[in-house]
Amino acid sequence: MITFYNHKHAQHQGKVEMFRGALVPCFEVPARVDHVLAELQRRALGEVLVPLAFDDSAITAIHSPRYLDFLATAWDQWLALDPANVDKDILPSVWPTRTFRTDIEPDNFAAKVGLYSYDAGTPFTAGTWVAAREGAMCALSAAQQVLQGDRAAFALSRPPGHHAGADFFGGYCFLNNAALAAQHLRNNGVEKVAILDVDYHHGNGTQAIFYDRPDVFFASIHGDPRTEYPFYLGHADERGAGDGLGANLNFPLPRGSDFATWSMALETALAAIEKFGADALVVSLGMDTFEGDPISGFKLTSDDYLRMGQRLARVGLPTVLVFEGGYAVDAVGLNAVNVLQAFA
Ligand code: OKP
Ligand code: ZN
Repeated sequence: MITFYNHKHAQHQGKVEMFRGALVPCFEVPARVDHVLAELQRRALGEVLVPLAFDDSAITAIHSPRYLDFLATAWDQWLALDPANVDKDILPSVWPTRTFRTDIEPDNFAAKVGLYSYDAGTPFTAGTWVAAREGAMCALSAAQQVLQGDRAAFALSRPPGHHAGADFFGGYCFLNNAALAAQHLRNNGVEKVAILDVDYHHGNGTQAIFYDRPDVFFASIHGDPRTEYPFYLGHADERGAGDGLGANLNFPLPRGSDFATWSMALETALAAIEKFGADALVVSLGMDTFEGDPISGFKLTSDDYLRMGQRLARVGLPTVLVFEGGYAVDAVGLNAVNVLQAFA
């Protein structure tokens, strides 16, 4: 399996995120991807390539122009406020909640940041746009590789993507890599695409992007949003809207769930994907379901990822695997490559 590696990922390097009234060191660190790359190379799992370049139209197919313009200029706007900002991350602190207007972009920079985000845990840094954009190219390249006939391809990148919406960042995510890959498949002759999100956290961005669409099925297995991030989406009664009704399926599971419980949800999700008639599969491959993950609550073991990879391969569809979360840094390489190796 070919891996498209974001060699610019370390340009996104957040310092701190808000947690319980304090700024704490970021969990989403460059070492995560370094470990996956090292393990891929140690097990010689296939070629590791830099991504191809795609036109902006591949990104505007998912994200709004004004959001992309914000991302591309945010760091310069931040420095224009005060050159001393160069040593600090951008973190939002004000948001337009219910009853506020979001149609008018404010001139005030802090207000703009809040308009395009939904949490205070996602720092925007000097290299965030460059890194996120190159990550999008990795996802698009992996989709392209599958379009060209490969059974599967892997996009190895950070920051992750599945919390990012058409016009907002949050949950460590800026561009929705899985959504970009799915849309690229759709734009190039694949009629029905299924996205399976196995990250511990509900993929609220991906769900929102495709919620009213019948051509992209979204299924997610995740910690119950009543207790787990991102809290405000991911319940079992969210089944899609309009033409997309029936093309969205959530499996919220309690904290502490192990692979026995998790894999029952997987079977139901895969049965629904088969019934949908998907021609290709995009997997949001988060490794934070691991028992050792510091911010998550499932109990999957390293061996369980071999079972997961085997099962995903048995679906028999052309598959784009997109790296998402996973914060047990020392184990994330072993666990991710277990999925890939068992798949291959
Ligand atoms: C991103 B992905 C921890 C707070 C957690 C955000 C979690 C984002 C997860 N103190 N805040 O889905 O892995
Ligand atoms: Zn996650």
